Amino acid sequence: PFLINVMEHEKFITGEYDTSFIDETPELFSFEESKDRGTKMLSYIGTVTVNGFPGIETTKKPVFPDPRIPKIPAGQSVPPGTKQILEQQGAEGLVNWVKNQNRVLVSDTTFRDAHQSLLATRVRTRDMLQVAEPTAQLLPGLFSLEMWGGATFDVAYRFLKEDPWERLQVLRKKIPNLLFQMLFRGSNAVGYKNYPDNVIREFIRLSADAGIDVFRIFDSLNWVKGMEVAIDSVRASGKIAQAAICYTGDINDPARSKYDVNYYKQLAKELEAQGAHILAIKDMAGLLKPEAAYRLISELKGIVDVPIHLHMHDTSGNGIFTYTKAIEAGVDIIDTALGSVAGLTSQPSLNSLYYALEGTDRQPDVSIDDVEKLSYYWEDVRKYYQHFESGMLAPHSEVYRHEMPGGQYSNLQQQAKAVGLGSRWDEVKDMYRRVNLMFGDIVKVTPSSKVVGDMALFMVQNDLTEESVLEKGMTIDFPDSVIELFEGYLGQPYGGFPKDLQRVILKKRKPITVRPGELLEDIDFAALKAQLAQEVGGTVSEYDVMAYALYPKVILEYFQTINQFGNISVIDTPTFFHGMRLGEEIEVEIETGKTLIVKLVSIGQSQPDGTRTVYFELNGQPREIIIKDES
Ligand code: 3PY
Ligand code: ZN
Repeated sequence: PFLINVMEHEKFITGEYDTSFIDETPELFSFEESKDRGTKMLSYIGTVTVNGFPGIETTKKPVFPDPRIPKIPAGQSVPPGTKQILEQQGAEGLVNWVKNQNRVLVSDTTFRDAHQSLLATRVRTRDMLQVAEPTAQLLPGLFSLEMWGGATFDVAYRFLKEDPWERLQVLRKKIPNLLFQMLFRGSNAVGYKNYPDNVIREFIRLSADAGIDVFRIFDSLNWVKGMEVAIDSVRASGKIAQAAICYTGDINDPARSKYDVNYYKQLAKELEAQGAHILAIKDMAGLLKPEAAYRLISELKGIVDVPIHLHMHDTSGNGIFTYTKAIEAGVDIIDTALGSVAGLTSQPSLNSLYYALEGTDRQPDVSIDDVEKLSYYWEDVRKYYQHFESGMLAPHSEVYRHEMPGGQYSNLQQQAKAVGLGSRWDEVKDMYRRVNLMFGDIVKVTPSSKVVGDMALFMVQNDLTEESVLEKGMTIDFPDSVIELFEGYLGQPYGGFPKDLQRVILKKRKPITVRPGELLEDIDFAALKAQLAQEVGGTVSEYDVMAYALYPKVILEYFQTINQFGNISVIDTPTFFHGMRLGEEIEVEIETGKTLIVKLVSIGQSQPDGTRTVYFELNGQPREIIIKDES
């Protein structure tokens, strides 16, 4: 943040500086720096107050009560948990410990999939951090906390303008007792396309070092070849490789025989042979019906030796029923969210499951009173993010028809609105179902689900049908993501691509059938680091470089925002999204023990040059900030 001040200093500009520069000009690095930080923060608050936050209509800032943070007695030590078992006994030891548990183990998804699925992934680090210590204290019996990966990685940079690596590191400090789990998209890492093998390896090395313990690895077409590099790298890092099978179709429906129980059994054997410590069944849409769950888990238990972890979404409303049957069949671990952020497109509720299992010997080992306390906190915090809710109010059994992943529902809905199809959302959902069949009935999960979504929007927008796509295909410019899928750049679908459709989509291009990573050249991280450092005009970390390798444009925009506004992750969430009310006073802790008091005094008239002056008090001193009025 202080780069600009420093860079404007005469000595810096003329290049006459060495390490004594810092000693001789301490004011640039302390006083000026915090003054500069103050100005940048006021610029941000002024901008959001005048212009609103992207994606949120400029409305008056709502009044929120303080969230109910569970109180923990001062000085109480953190109870040991699964993290200590991994540290003391290693990956194999942890797996044996899991096998020896009789109660069902639970992973809590509140910090990742729950808000990815309910609130378009928008929950900020600050709101997790406030409840991090209570979570460690009150839920020590969890198997893991899923708190990273999936869409949270790019959304943090793209929309929240915060650094996901920092999220991982600060939470790690506050939660020393629980395994941290992430969702990793195999050769797509935390992105939407295939990356070179050394990006996959390096990402896993860095995130294992920074605090991830359990990597749930999947391939968006269930193509085991696409998961090999990631599984090997996780094993090499000493962490837990949890290989996932994505569940689609219905094993008990003879009309969906492409994905029958033998398909899943075969995959399970392959993943176990590939080195999975734990097998995950990833039901990303919530299609696994209760009887099917009983059958699938029973049959898998009969053929694999590794523990089984079941993930699902509660879109249909049948989640607890499915989990109960899976638990009866002997599933080892299940994913739930805290009650106030559970249900619908999120995971089933831990609170409800606890009661559903009363009287059985597999009831999870949690204190329900403590679970409720944590749930109150999220009930309050969820309100900050009301603008990102999907509007789904009741269970949607139609998920069994469209098969859309829980994490995609609210995002695709936003995308549909953005291209003017908000009022045709029902058509988009049905087209999503039809596109899946057109594509040969594929596994739909990021990024393959995004391709199906892109194609559905494209077809509704252009009034296309299955027939007209084939008829006019040679003259249609298909979305890039659709071309890439059919070229084989997301891997190979089970049963292959429908040939007629592939021909019109690819036209003269030739599809590949090898692993895309075999064709992609390794990234030269040293060169990339130099390039990024030059772009942003300062030093950059290994983490920044990794993020830049994944999404160059997003990262440059992120740095631009940080240069302009400083570290805005420290601002409270209502102010971050809505700015301030006239006369309001807030506190912002810009670093531990350093708090700024900000008061919004008044907002000037719009000037002929399109600006407004916003009048603040910063720690009691008047400050004026000129804002470009874009409202
Ligand atoms: C993701 O990849 O982000 C998912 O949540 C897939 O279910
Ligand atoms: Zn999920």
